[in-house]
Amino acid sequence: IQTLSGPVRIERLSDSDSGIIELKLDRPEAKNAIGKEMLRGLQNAIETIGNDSSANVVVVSSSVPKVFCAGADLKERKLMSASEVQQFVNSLRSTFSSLEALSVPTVAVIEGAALGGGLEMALSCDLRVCGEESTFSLPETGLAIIPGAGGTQRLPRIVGRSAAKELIFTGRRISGKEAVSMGLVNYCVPAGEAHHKALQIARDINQKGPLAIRMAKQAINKGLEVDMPSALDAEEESTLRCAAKQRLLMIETCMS
Ligand code: CO8
Repeated sequence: IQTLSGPVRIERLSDSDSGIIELKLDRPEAKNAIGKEMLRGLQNAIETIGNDSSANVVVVSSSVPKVFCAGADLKERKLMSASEVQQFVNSLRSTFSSLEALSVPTVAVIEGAALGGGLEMALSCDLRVCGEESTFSLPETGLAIIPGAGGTQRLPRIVGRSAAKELIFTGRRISGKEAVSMGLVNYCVPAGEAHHKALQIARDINQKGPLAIRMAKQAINKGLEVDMPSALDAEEESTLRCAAKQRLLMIETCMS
């Protein structure tokens, strides 16, 4: 796998963990704030992972201590015209949609602040693990805008509409413990242990049938967007693809 450098890096683990890809945010001087360069890095990394058929699971984390991501780069924002800001937010939205659409599971590791666009990135992952000292907020309404990179849609789908509305209307910062209690994160572990926990989950997923994991993700995601009969059709389609693979494996075993 190509290892990208700059504010976004991707690395493949070795040996029995070789199906695990790490996507790391690394822009310490701005607390991983997403400016144009960071956005390009994210797009390249997601595209590279999407083209890597041997990737089974992705761990999205920060190399910068005590922060996951401080959201959009507010200093760059000051230099942008209104239409450039709109364009930037649109690109951010489609980048997070590409992250969500990866065929393999993604696990976000949050140690510290996940704010605005940073939280929206974590919401685009399938699972979230945080350290106890983490803080989460969508402060956009305080900037007279809305969480426009998927936040108004993904947060209510994850925590329910009432909790999401309160967090979005007020921009209140919540702790890791509150985040786990409302289902925003899957696990809240002692500070500094979130990456270790996420790797345990990634290893567990990496041991499973790769096609089955992909098909399970596809069935869940497709099914949640449509009515129940169509959702069950989506499940059938994914089941059939797994069964076809099983048959192929059995034929190969018999012939060898
Ligand atoms: N953008 C640019 N620079 C930032 C950002 C940011 N979002 N966050 C922090 N930085 C910079 C600081 O300015 C500072 O730079 P310098 O050293 O040059 O003064 C450096 O990072 C370190 O910051 P702090 O000293 O504040 O570090 P702390 O560890 O004390 O605090 C926090 C870290 C908690 C992350 C704090 O910096 C913070 O609260 N940052 C602001 C978070 C925020 O409000 N983000 C915006 C969310 S809204 C959003 O993401 C959607 C906006 C969409 C429109 C934008 C289109 C471009």
